[in-house]
Parts: sequence; C-alpha cells; structure tokens
Amino acid sequence: MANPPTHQGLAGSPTLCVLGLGYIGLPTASMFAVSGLNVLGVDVNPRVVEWLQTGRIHIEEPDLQTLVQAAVNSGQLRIGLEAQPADAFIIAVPTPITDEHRADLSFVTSAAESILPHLRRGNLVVLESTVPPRTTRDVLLPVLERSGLKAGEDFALAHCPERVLPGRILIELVQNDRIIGGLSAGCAERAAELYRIFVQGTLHQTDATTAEMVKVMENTCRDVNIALANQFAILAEGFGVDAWEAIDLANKHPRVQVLRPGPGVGGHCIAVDPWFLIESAPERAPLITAARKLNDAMPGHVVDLLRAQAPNPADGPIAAFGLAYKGDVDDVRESPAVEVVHAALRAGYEVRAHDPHVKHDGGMDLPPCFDLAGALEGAQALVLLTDHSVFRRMNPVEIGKSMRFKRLIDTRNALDHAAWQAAGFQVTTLGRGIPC
Ligand code: SAJ
Repeated sequence: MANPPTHQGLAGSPTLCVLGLGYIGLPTASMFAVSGLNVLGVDVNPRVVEWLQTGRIHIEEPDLQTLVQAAVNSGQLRIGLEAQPADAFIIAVPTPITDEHRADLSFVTSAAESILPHLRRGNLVVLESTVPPRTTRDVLLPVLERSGLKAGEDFALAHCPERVLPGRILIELVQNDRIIGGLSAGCAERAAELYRIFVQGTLHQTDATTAEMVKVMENTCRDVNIALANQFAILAEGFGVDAWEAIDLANKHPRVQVLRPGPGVGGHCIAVDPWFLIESAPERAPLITAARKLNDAMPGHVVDLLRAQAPNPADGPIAAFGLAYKGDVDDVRESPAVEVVHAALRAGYEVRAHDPHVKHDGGMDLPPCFDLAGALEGAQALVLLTDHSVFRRMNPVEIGKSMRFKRLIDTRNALDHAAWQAAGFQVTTLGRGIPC
C-alpha cells in the first residue's frame, strides 16, 4: 500500500472534527483545541450541544470544566450538530452491547456515514471507540470507501483506542502510552503525527486489528482479575476468613497482585469489552465468559448479605449509599450499585438510594433517589455500594441517629468499621467471613 497523502487543501492551522462529545470525545477535542488545532466537536444530542456551546459541561470529571471553557472561549473549539470538512476526523462514540451481549456498532456506522460527504483526499480518519477486533477493517472501512476514495491510498485510516481512567482523564490523556493501529504503516504514522501534538507517552504503532485486540485484552484482563478477587471473597466468607486481610497478605508476594472484591464491575468499559472477545467465538473464551458471569452475579450476592443481616423487609427501608459504578464519579452506566438496588427492590425491600454525585435527570433507568436525611429516616440498614470520598468521611454517630436499626453492610470495605461499631452499628463486610 502506498502512503496516504497528507492534506494540502486547507489553509491555516489543521482542522479536526471530533464525533461524539462524551467522556472521551469531549476531553480529546478540548485538548487538541488548546494545543492550537481548529476543532469542531460534534454530538447528535442537541441538549449536549446547547450546554457545550455556552461552555458548560454535562459530565463530571476533574478540571474538565476549566479546559472546555478555555477551549470554547479561545474560539479554537466550536460545537455543532453536524460534521464539516476537516483534515482529520476522530470517531469517539459509544459502543454499547445488545441484550444478546453483542457489540452495537450502529453509532460507529452512523458517525462514519456523517463523515462521508466531507471525506477528501489526504484526510485522516481515526476510530477511538472500543470495538471488537476487525471492526475497523470489516465495518468502518467499507462505509468510508463508499466515498469512492481508497483507505490507505487516498485517505488514512487508524484505530487508536483511548486508555484513560475516569477520574484521571486529563492527566492520563497526556501521560499514557497509546496504541496506534493503522490500516497500513503509513496510516499509523499519520495518526501518530496527530496524537504527538499533546500526548507525552510513547505512541506504539501497529496494525488496526492488533490495536483493537490490545484494547479489549486490557479491559478483559482487569475483569478476569476482579472476578478472581470476588471469587476469593465468596470463598473466604465460607471459610470464616477475612478476604481483605488474606488479599493484603497474598500481595506481599513479589509477583502476586490480587485486586479488590466488590459488589460487581461497572462502567462502560470493563463490564462490556470482554463480550467483544466472547461474541465472535464463545467456545474459545470459557474463562472470560465465566469471569463476566461471576462479576455479574455479585449484586445478587450483596442482596444475600442484606437478607442475612436484615431478613425482614417490613422492618423498614434500606438506605443504599452510592449509585455510580465507582467512587467519585457520576457515571451510572452498567453500575453494580444500580443492580443491587433493583435486586433488593425485587426481593421486597423498600430501597432509598442516595448518591450526591449522580444527577437524576430522568434520562436513565434509575431508582428513586433521596437526600441524605431522607435516605436514612427510619432505615433498618445502610448498604454502602460506592466508595465515594464523601461517604468515607461520614460520622457514624450522626448517621445512626435517625435510623431504626444500626446495621451497616459495607460492600467496598471503605469505612472505618471500629468507629462504626463503637457508634453501635452491627457491621457486615463483603468478603469478611466470621471466624469460628
Ligand atoms: N473494581 C473492582 N475491584 C478492583 C478494581 C475495580 O471491583 O480492584 C470495579 C470498580 O468498582 C468499577 C469497575 O471495576 O465498578 C471498573 O473500574 P476501573 O476503575 O477498574 O475501570 P474504569 O472502567 O473506570 O476504567 C477502565 C480502565 N481500564 C483499566 O484499568 C484496564 C481505563 O484505563 C480504560 O481506559 C477504561 O476502562 C476504558 O475506557 O476502557
């Protein structure tokens, strides 16, 4: 394959069009904008566009508000509903899973179709969304080539998966190494040139399909290892062992690193991406499938712990603290906390969820939410589901005042249990068996 030509046509600083202004697209577009590129950020949601045009953001992420405001105010970042001609296009749209656990690539396809009328010789198209291996070649490329242009010759095509951790996005966007998977070596080099603008980590060039596989392997590795920690926790409860102490001790081994058990795995990445490997060949992925199922079963295990400590739903409501999928984020996608609440409701409990980070805008299928006092009033138990810092700082004496029974179920081992016990709480911790 010949190297794709670089774009010659547009005067001034290079232009970039970023499609999808969510947790990845918005910070990425803003970073390029404050680095001097003329960026158009595109989102199909008119509400998101309206907010961003006035410099407000619709997601919670440290320092993102300041960055977006700086980018919009400088005029380098414009926000719109439709793609326009540019030197480069980045697709950063969601890739959810269907009920059958298959990747829903409809957003990727429609983003590619929206680029089609604007695609010119010399352009670069990058897919950042996480996708099953071969998607760039088998799904994205045929759509883009409907333009009559040939990928790898007339325009460059690459898959450059994001790797940032929610809560540290702006730091990791700059510092992390990146995998740059080109349709050809020339495509990879074109994409690397773009990311070099602000990425300080090493840019590792490879082919697009390897890059796709690397990304899903990374998150699958984490999912399988969390499943192992959860398996240990359940076993420890049966043995009368404290899994948290046992894990700490096992991790004293120089080559062992067991992760933390919890109520399950959430977020749009780790709970989803392993299915992208399983879907093409389930018979070749028994370990990954078992891990997914084990993690998905953890909310049910939390309800079992609840039943053991608070067996009678008629004794009063349950205060469920945390709906976000992990501490100090506002994201409820695939959140095990939400699953626990729904499972407890199905088990007949009245559940009062409380999460100061989560905006209850009616857009999600969330259970009814309460403020702190409303959640605790008359409660027969408090279940801690998300390890937000604000929960770690709670004063158990104050918390217990309006509860009917002082019972705590800590699914994250996040609280100071001695203090809670001293305040009269009966404490159950996920993974902590009672020695006998
Ligand atoms: N969790 C545990 N035990 C642990 C670690 C995590 O139960 O020891 C749970 C969390 O509570 C949460 C879920 O797993 O529900 C996932 O949380 P996370 O912090 O591990 O990951 P994410 O989804 O916030 O971000 C991940 C990161 N991937 C890896 O760490 C391999 C990030 O680098 C990726 O860029 C991101 O997914 C993504 O977009 O793929």
